[in-house]
Amino acid sequence: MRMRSFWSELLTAAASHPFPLVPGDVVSLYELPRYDDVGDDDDDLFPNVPAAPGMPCMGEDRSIYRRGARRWRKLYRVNGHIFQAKRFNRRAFCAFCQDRIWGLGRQGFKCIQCKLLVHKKCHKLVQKPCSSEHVDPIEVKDETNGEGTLPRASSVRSRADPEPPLPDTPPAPPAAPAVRSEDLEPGSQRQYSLDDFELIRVIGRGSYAKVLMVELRRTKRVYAMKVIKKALVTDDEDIDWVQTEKHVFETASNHPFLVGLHSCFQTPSRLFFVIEFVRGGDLMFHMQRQRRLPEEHARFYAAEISLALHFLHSHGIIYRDLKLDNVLLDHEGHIKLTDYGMCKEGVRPGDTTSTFCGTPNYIAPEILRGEEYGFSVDWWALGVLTYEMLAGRSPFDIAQAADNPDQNTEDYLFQVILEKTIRIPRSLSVKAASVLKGFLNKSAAERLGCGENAFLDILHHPFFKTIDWEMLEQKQVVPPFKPRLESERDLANFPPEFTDEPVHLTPDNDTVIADIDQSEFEGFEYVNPLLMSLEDCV
Ligand code: C58
Repeated sequence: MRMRSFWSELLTAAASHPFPLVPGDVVSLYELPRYDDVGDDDDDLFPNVPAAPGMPCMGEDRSIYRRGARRWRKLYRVNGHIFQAKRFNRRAFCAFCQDRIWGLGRQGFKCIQCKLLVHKKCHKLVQKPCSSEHVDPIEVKDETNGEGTLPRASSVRSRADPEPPLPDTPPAPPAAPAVRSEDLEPGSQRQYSLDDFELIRVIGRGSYAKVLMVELRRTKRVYAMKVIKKALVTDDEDIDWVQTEKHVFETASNHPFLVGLHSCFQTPSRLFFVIEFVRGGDLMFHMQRQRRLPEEHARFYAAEISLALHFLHSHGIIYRDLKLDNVLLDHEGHIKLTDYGMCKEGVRPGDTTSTFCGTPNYIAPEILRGEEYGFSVDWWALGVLTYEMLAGRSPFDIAQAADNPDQNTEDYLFQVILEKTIRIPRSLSVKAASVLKGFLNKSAAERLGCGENAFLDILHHPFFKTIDWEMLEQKQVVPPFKPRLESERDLANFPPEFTDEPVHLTPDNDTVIADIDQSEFEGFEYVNPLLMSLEDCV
């Protein structure tokens, strides 16, 4: 288990920056992983064969395959301060112009070290140097999202002690009702709670969430349940992320290759997404057994994934976290993408964004270069994933570097992604090599799927010549592999990493809950009317 301090690394790096950082300079860096990050290095080439299919190879550490995605954020360095964009929904005053910081969006900047608050528009003008430049930012990073240590700013959020409304502040937008009745069918306006579910076991874990296999007691149906601690998402940026995830779920419920949402509910400490359960495990697990896939199989998965990505893109959503772990197989062997926690929504053709996020091995060069990017990053990730299926290893494999600690870092991996010419195994067909080169073009503009003809170029690529896209979208093409499932609960296809994990959720901690602004989560409850009526049929 590794917990590297990217904060301390950044600060050292920033301090020794060859060019002095000037006001307004942007420094991109990691946000600390919220949960322990698994894995040590990206070496996934094993020279020997396993004792039996499915067994690890000698020296193989399974945990290295599953690395969580992270969100990165921009920091702005001015006069020793390291500012981060924030949204304030409470009284906060600008240390520069003394006016109240108020408005929609991330209108304020807060120094992550000394907690100074300023308007975004004033941050470049701040004369006052940072008062605590040498404080270890890891210490301050995890503090509550209060409005800092300025005398006039209130910093404690408490439900029991609501602040009186300010006379001269613009009215806050009306709070969403706790139950969105427009989302419910008449007669099905029932909310779920934790008591309705039996927690069976832990099946996954990411930087922000834990995923459980659960059973709805009333119907005995099995679901996946994504659990997020509210304390981890009270960061302003992250609130938007929870809403985005829910919207994407609502959109995704209409597509055969995307997991759909059953319901959402909350407790004082946590948010719960109840997701339709996909039983055949993920492509990572499947790949670990197969080593590499025949082209015919890889073609089928890549094609179904392409349709799922295109559907998201046509709804203005960048997926941003395509990887083997997020490609699930259903009982017939069709794919379904899961985890919309990294999605960006509201993107129109030609629009771009710049948040640094994703899983290291799959991050597109344009993100690493700090450029604005669009849907292109998903086609890059599909290139990496297709390469992994066909070659049985990552295109950025740094196996030979495993012993050299300098070449074992994420920075080194990023350098490889940016600079190294990707070698395509000679054993692959000309068409396969061509589709990989197409997706793995380091220039987003020239990448397959990103040109003027966009998706048409993928549909018509020689590698996909044998695919009947319409039949495929209707699930009329028989998958190349059917997961072996003995029973509804068969655990044979599930990754073994989590077997020993206790399924229970730790009891709520009152001091943690006191710091959560529950109003941020109003209206989170949701019941999918379609799934509800299905359930009523049982
Ligand atoms: C699978 N990689 S959302 C386990 N992890 C997850 N499975 C599912 N959804 C999610 N049916 C995850 C993770 C998410 C965010 C944090 C990281 C993990 C899921 C959704 C629907 C099944 C799983 C491997 C796996 C697949 C199937 C069964 C068991 C394990």
